[in-house]
Amino acid sequence: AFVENLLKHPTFLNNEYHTKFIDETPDLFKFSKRRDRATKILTYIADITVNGHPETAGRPRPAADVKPPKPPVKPTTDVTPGTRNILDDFGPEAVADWMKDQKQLLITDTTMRDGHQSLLATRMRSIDMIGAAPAYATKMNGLFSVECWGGATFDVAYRFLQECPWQRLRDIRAVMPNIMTQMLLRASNGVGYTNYPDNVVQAFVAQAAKSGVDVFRVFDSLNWVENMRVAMDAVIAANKVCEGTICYTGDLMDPARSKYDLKYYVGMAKELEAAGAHVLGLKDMAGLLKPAAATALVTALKEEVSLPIHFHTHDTSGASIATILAASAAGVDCVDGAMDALSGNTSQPTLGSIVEALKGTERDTGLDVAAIREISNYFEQVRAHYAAFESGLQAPASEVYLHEMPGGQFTNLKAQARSLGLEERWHEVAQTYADVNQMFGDIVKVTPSSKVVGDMALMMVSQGLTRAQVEDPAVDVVFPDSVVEMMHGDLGQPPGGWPKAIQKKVLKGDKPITDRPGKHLKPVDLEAVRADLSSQLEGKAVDDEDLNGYLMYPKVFLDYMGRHRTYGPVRTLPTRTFFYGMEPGEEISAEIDPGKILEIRLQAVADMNEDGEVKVFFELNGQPRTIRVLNRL
Ligand code: BTN
Ligand code: 3PY
Ligand code: ZN
Repeated sequence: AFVENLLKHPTFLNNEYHTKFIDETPDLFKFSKRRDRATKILTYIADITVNGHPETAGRPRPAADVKPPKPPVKPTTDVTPGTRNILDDFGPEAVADWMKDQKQLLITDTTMRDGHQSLLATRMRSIDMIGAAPAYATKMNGLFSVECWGGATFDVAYRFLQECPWQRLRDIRAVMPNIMTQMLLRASNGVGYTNYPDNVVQAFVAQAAKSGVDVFRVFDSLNWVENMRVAMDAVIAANKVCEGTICYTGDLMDPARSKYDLKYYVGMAKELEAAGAHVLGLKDMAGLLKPAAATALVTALKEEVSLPIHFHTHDTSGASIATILAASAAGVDCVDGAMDALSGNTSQPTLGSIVEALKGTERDTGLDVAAIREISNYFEQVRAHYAAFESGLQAPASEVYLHEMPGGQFTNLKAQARSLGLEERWHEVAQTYADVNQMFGDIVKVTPSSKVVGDMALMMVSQGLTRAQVEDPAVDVVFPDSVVEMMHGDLGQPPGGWPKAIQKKVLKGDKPITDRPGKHLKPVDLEAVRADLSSQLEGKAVDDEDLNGYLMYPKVFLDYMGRHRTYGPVRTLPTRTFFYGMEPGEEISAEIDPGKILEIRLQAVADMNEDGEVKVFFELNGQPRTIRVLNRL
């Protein structure tokens, strides 16, 4: 941006500059301050048209004739009350009581969070979600909730999609005021990969509640309730629904794997109930809960705790619908599904098929299958734009019971393996992942602990190390940082603690902690951080959303802000334009403020000049505009 400003400055262009010109011309550093948002957006389109988007380079392209998705329903405020109204009028305990009073199986739709996180590398853009939200509000008000926030979506929004996750939440909320929104919160790990100071977690939860989250599914990556309390208390203090969550792992029906037995899960459920959870979450992130185990587990939990139970699973094995039906028959209160077009495989079970399967039974969901088809058809059109992020996974597989990888990690780890040249050895990676799990004492594997197991497995396969060699005190091993930190206790404690021998080898004499990691972290001076951030942003006022974004991901947030200054509100562009730019003769529109619409037509792209610059000719609301961009290819 600096060079761009310099090249355009009249003094520079007139050859009048001297050695002090740069020092004496602060305007050069006011990157694109004077450019309006329309110019910024045109600059982005021109850049992508000429240079392509780094994220889609070399990946499969959407079909040439793919049309922009057509939102099924226009936004309206005239909607029938739903669960959100119960929460707002009567509070979270009333929501829990209401759940228990329902005969029908309640459903959470995960399309806008876990669905695309698990199938499309979390890349769905806000505009495509906001397009569906009014149809949910008018036709799906019988849903328990719409999961549309948290997990990996927060970081990916800033990092790869050049959009503000908070704005996404507010925008969905605005056109879907009657159904509860839901987020996935990694307890003290927030929406990140490490333990944050307590007051950062508290501030984040308070802000999420304020910006529009109604249901918080709170889990810990080692199932350590002690490390969930800060987040749970913050949700309860915000008067939102606290879904204290058990992560399911292993195999309940396998007597050889007794670490995670019925007693273990019931014990944890009671701890969560005592910690103040309104709802008990049962999170089967890898899709390992088999039908018979679901019957046993849900029956036991229903007997032993009085909370409504909300079950989440993935269809990686292809068997999840059977598990859902078993859980339903055992009296589970609510389950997660994804709209058909974004369901199956590593995603959630197929929402429309759950509804159909229960039709005419005691647990008939009452949801409208025609509405589901309509919304699913919309998401089918949306998905067609994200061909670059498809994993290529061909079929469900029972191998998931071997490796136990979470649905959200599976395709990611596969991509990582590919980038290390290990794609042909994927099944070895899967086996090694299972070996690492055993070596670490058979732990819950979910973000961030799953990432640590994945890091270790990739390292072992790429270096040709076996579990026996890693465990052998005589073999020197350099462990990934994430492994060292986890063994140090920085993510907390697994049931029974870490296996002593491997912990000793990893820590090389360093002493581990066994209490809460948050106890070792000083509270952050929020106002000092705000002031510092403001000065890093040249005095720009920093609101609470930006502050919380920065606290979670300092560098990712600053990079996002830097690009925002150059490219403006690119979230308003259609997805095809965002990833591929425009073709000569193509016209699009972008609503940069309510009612303020840019009509953009790309006229032509000139040949590159000697300086490597390309002129891109647009019509903006009928007026000609020329943008020059550097060809960086
Ligand atoms: C990224 O930075 O990798 C993701 C966001 C895209 C930012 C835009 S794309 C056009 C321009 N060229 C880049 O390499 N980054 C920006
Ligand atoms: C996440 O933490 O993002 C998950 O989806 C865990 O299952
Ligand atoms: Zn999940």
